[in-house]
Amino acid sequence: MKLYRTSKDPILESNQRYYRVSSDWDALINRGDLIDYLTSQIAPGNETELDSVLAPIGSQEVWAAGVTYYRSRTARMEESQQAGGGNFYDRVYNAERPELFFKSSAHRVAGPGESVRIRKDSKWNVPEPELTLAINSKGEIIGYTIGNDMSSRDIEGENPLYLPQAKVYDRSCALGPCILIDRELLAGSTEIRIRLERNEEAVFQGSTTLAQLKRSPSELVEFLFRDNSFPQGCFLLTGTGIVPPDDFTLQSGDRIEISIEGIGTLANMVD
Ligand code: DO4
Ligand code: MG
Repeated sequence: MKLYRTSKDPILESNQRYYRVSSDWDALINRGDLIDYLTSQIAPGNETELDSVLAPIGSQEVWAAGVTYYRSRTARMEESQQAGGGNFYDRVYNAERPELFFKSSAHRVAGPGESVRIRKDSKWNVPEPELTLAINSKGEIIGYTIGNDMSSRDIEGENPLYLPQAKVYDRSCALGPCILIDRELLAGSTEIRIRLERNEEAVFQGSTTLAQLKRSPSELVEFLFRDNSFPQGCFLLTGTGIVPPDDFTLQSGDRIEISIEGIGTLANMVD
């Protein structure tokens, strides 16, 4: 089952049919009986069309994990070498405690088809395609969506203490197109793919699988909820395993397409 947030009611997709779900978004994703309730909405009288899809977020916070793939560890070590930050990334990759950082409040998040932004004061910017966990207020993973952790690599590489500025700015995060409602872990063979287009031509394509993710989703959630409450639930991006070559930077007008098997495709233009 897939759950979409739209400009009207939430919409459930089941067997390629769409059903209206009359509920407030925050209340819905925190229901203890979510799967049973959604199943009860699959009725001919509720059938509808899918229209005006928004980011699948109400008032949740968005957090992110970093350096959870070997590719990310290596890219970060290279970008921060001159600043003397290099071995922090190796250490966090191997440490028991993961890197977790606040990524976005809901108002900074772009939905499917909306534009993401690159920072005005940055010259080296990349998208980060990440499996994203949808978590309820009890700390239970209720499903999965696609996240784009837009990042300014020059700011992050200049000094690791600049991380919040490299990561958090208006429309620096995209989520969508839906939440795949599933309490089971996605298979290690699940592919994450990205395609970057400029003037309708591919300028970068990459892929990875969840088997490359060093930490389990439940381990990341356990650390996030250790001493934090999330009354409306939250989203947690699980880190990137795909980093474009160092001579690549996003430009205004580029198109970013991120696909995860079983969830769908999140497409955004760059403002
Ligand atoms: O520590 C820097 C951020 C890492 C990150 O966002 C990632 O690995 O996805
Ligand atoms: Mg990231």
